[in-house]
Amino acid sequence: MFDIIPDIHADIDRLERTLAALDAPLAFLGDLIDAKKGGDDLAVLTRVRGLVEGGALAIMGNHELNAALFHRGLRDDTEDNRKQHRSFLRAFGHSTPEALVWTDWFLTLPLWLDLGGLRLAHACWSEPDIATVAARRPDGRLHADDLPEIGAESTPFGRAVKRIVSGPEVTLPLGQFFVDGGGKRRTEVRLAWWRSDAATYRAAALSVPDPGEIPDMVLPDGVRAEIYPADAPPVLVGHYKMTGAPQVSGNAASLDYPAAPCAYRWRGEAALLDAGLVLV
Ligand SMILES: [Mn+2]
Repeated sequence: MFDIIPDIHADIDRLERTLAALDAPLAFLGDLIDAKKGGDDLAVLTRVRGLVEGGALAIMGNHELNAALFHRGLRDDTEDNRKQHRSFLRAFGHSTPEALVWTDWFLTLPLWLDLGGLRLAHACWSEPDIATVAARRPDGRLHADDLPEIGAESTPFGRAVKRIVSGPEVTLPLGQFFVDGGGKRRTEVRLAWWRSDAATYRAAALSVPDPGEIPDMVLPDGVRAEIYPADAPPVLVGHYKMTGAPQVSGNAASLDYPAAPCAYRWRGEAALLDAGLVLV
């Protein structure tokens, strides 16, 4: 029995409303920090850390990982990266002792959790990626000396960590591309890894304005291995900024609905049920 809370992004009001609707034990799916607008990173982190010290569970999101890299000089200090991280920077500054205290705490959060019948990751539960990371870090917790290769994406370990927190992408077959929502040509496409029946690039492609641009070709085995099997235990993620009415039925779903905040009350069921959703 767990109540699962997706991406809070420094929204203390939403966190308090969510907590008021739920019961312990709690588990957070990461992306606690970095509001798009406003935000109170200190209040959210203080509250969640207190809950974790009291027994709540929390995993790491891409925003926590990026913060751990950024404040150690392992992520480019660009305008875009600062913008994504603005509310945290406003609260704690750049590479200050306070920023480093919090990003050290982020490193205590595992990349995945298996609750025995329910699995949690921030963006993707991928058996090959988890196996790669677990070979070095069996409990899914990164060490500070893992960070340089993650920032550089220079090793299979570093790339596996990135896929778990940010989701997999696949390079389209040679010569193929699509035009994204911003009008930019792209040769890499995000993978809807939870579509267990997706056999082709087109069926597995995510965030593509015109799916007809994606080739209807069979996915190679290495990519197919990232697709979540239909008979695997249920898994919940956040991360994907879903739109519309929250829906989870099946065995893999995102709870991240920024415009329709929700949580999930898991009571041991072997398949996710829309009836388990709590709208906040
Ligand atoms: Mn995320």
